[in-house]
Order: sequence, then structure tokens, then C-alpha cells
Amino acid sequence: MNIQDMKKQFVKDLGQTGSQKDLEVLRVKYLGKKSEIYSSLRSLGQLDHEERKVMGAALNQLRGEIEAGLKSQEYELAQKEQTVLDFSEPGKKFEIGHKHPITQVYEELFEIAKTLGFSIADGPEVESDWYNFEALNMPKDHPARDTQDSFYIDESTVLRTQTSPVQIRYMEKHKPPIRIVVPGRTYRRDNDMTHTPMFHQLEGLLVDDRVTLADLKGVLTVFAKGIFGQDRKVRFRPHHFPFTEPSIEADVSCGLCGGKGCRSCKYSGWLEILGAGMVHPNVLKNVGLDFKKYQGFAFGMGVDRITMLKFDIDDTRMFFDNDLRFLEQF
Ligand code: 2NM
Repeated sequence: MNIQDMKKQFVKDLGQTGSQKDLEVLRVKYLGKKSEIYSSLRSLGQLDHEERKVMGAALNQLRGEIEAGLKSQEYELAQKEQTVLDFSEPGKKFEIGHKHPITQVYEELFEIAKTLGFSIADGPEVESDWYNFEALNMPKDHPARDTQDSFYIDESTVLRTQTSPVQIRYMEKHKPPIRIVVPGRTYRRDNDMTHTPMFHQLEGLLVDDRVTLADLKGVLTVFAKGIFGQDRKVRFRPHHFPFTEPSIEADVSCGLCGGKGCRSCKYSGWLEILGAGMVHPNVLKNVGLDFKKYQGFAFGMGVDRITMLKFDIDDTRMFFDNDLRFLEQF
């Protein structure tokens, strides 16, 4: 075939291509090892000098034109492919994560604390014996100080067993009125269905003059109903903590049975949610506050426990397995 015919044939073929695959077939047909152009180029050597010059130039030009033609058709086809996109087709699903259930509950608690005028404070997780125990009126022989319960770094340094040492530090640096909540990780040597060695607490502290147990009960009721629902009942029982006097525990009515008694509340109708009390005069003394002039109340809750009760989860260790099949449910 002469060059002109070949060119005409190529233009005709090119006009009939409808896909990238068709183009590949054409590329092989016109430029491949079995193509006429290829064999012609290879046999140029048999021609004499002048002929070779003319023919070589013509063949190379044709090859260039074919390459350019393929390229521009490839672009055309790509454009066309785009314009026939079906925009009504559903998009690719964009997977996004969400906050960990414990974080969700923390944020709800912060929101409640904010409406009550509390601000957020934090402090070290590695604490001295003084801040973690002594200042909180926990004498050397108190069972909570037993090495069974605490992680010791050395004789006088522990991983904090509650966030209360932050309250001690705060009271040293700030004058009343004090209104803070303290979130954070805490550590105890426990490990079972309802306890992990690391767990999360939220503690609160209010110090001012004329603070009473009635104020504490009011604040705890707002927290309890805010987190579990306005329709839930709240009750208080006497208790004992070394750092508060008097001390109380708060229960919320069981949401599953409405207080009638079921598996979830161990057939009592109530769920224990936190401990609290009026700050012990010894604690106020330890931070240099005049306990005749000031009173305070404090409370502490296990956020992991609150989250378990809120979502009816029975094994706290699930929170830290990072199994998406679990986490995605909340
Ligand atoms: C609780 C229960 C009762 C508490 C006491 C203090 C401080 F620092 F003011 F003495 N902070 N937190 C406290 C009181 C914590 O947790 C169950």
C-alpha cells in the first residue's frame, strides 16, 4: 500500500474507534512489529540512497501523524466518557468515624458542668504520696494505700488513683470561690468485667462560704438527670470517704425496668453512679484554707461506669479493645 492510501485507511479506522481498546488495536495494526510501516522502515536498507531518503522521511512523517492521531482520539474518547457519566448514580460511600463512647459521655458531662458554672482543670497522672493520699486525709495505714490497689513508681510516687490530687493542687493556687471539674485517667490494680487498671474519672469541687450538703444534692441531681434523662429518679445514701465528711453515694433509678428491678440493676431498681460529700476540714487545712470560714463539696464518678450504665454495656474491657464492631454501636 502506498503512503497516501495507508493514511486514508488510518483516518477511516480511527473514526470508527469507540474505546481505548479499539485504539490499542489500531496502534498494533499501524505501528506494531507486524505492521506495514514497521516492515517498510526495516527494508529501507534495500533501497538506493535517494529513494531511501525520500521514503524514510515519508514513513517517519506518517508514523508521527499516526501517533498524533491516536493521541488526540484518546483524548476525545476520554472527554466523551466523562460526558456520558451518569450523575444519578449513587456516590461512593465516605466512611467516617465517630467519638469514642467514653468521650461522648465526657462531653455531655462537661456541657452540664458548664451550665452550672464549673470550669475544667487538669494535672499530672504521676503523683506524689502527699497529693494522692496524705493531703486527702488518707493516713499511712488506710486500705486504699495498700500496694494491692495502687501502681507505685517508687516509695513516694504513684499513678494517681483518683483525680482528687488535682483539686488539692488547684486549692493551693486559687482562692474561693472555686468551681471546677477534673477529668482524666486514673489507675488502680483492678482487672475484671467492671474494672480496668486504667479508668476515667470526673471529679468536681466547689469551695465557698455558706456551702451546704443541700447545694451538693442539687448539683448532683442536675448531673444525674442531665446524663440519664429528666424522668429518672435520684436518691442519696450515707457513705464514707476519708476526704469528705459527711459522705454520700448517689443512685439513679434503673432505666431498663423503671425501678421495678431487673438483671441490669441486680433487682434493686437503682444504679449507683457516684460518690460525694462535704470536703473534710483536714483537707481544707492541708491546703491552707480556713475551714471555719469556708466549706466545700466534692464528688467523683467513674466515667467508664457511667458510660456502661448509659449504654447497658456489661464488660468495661470492651472500651479499650478498639474492636469497631463494638465501637460502631454507639
Ligand atoms: C469522690 C467522692 C467524694 C473528692 C474529694 C476531693 C477533694 F480534693 F476536694 F478533697 N476531690 N474529690 C471526692 C469526694 C471524690 O470520688 C468518688
